[in-house]
Amino acid sequence: MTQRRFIRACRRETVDRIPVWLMRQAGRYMREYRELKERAGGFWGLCNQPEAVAEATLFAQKWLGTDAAIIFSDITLPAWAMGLPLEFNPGPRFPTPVRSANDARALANFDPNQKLGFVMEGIRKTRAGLPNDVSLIGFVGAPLTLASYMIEGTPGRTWNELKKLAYGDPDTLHLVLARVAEAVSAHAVAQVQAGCDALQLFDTTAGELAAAELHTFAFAYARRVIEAVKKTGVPVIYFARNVSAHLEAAADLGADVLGVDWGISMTAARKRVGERVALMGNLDPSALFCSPDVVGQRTTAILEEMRGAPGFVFNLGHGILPETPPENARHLVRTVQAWKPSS
Ligand code: 1CP
Repeated sequence: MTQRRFIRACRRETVDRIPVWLMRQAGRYMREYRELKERAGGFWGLCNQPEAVAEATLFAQKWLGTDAAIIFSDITLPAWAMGLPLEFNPGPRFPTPVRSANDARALANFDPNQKLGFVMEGIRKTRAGLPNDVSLIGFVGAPLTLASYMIEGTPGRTWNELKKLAYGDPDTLHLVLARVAEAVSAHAVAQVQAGCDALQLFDTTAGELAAAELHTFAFAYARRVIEAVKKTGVPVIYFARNVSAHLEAAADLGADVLGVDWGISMTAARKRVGERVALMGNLDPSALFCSPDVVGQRTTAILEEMRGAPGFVFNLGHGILPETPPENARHLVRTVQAWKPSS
């Protein structure tokens, strides 16, 4: 298993070529995904039917030809498993958001193998259908990011409810985050036990907080989950948005791989964090709306920046956007795979 190119890169071992996958690679930009969702009876049906989970995951990996697949699911499912009603329209909505200490205490403990057993079954089916040299990535939302959705109810542009707690009622936010950290740690470990080869934490909203609170509420709780998953032995990827001012601290959370957005160049990121972690990134997903030539040029520029450096995984700097032309995504993957360093 450790011979897989993607896993080797995560561990900063030498590779025959740079591995590539795309965040949100199975999603709305693909006609086949939209048809599958329709057949499954909507997004929930797609998430909770293991056959459909495997089909969505495997189709995207095979069509793109990536070195890794990411299991089809959503970061919000553990909140539902904690007893918080959840709807998708098309993004996640919590009609009864978590706003008080009592709301936090009402969040139930759960056994991921029972309550989210369909995810684990989906992982087993997917792993069985993947070629041996392709890795399967499991994922969770980092505690701050999942809590942001649970607190806001509807994903906000300003995250006012989250920030009211972070700055005005930190004890309540700590209570929520402690519960969520426990839940996502258990969910992450269960995914590894079901067959995932690596585990990614998505900390999409981390960069929304002011500097001090970023450390207290985002990084400190992400670290708890990373430590729990590290015990399983698989590589852990930490991806946060808009945290390039704090990259050194993000690299010190214990993850094997740090995901980097396009707010910083890969060269600058490598200089800042040194050799302590592998890096993953960082093409702006909007670049995929340009011509194939531009996609190829921008992809190659990143590859040239990282040439010869061990511990690099090519990815976008955030998830692929719903209107992306699928052919451009595939062109990106092929460009990475065909690339040879120019002398
Ligand atoms: O291939 C894959 O990556 C698909 C699996 C996947 C992942 C990794 C999905 C399916 N969601 C996620 C992670 C996720 N979900 C994140 C973290 C990554 C990121 O920032 O991109 C977040 C914040 C969510 C929450 C979420 N779920 C959103 C964003 C809401 C917002 O605007 O803030 C949305 C739209 C969803 C629903 C969802 N999840 C996944 C898909 C394909 C969709 C679209 C639903 C549809 O088909 O209508």
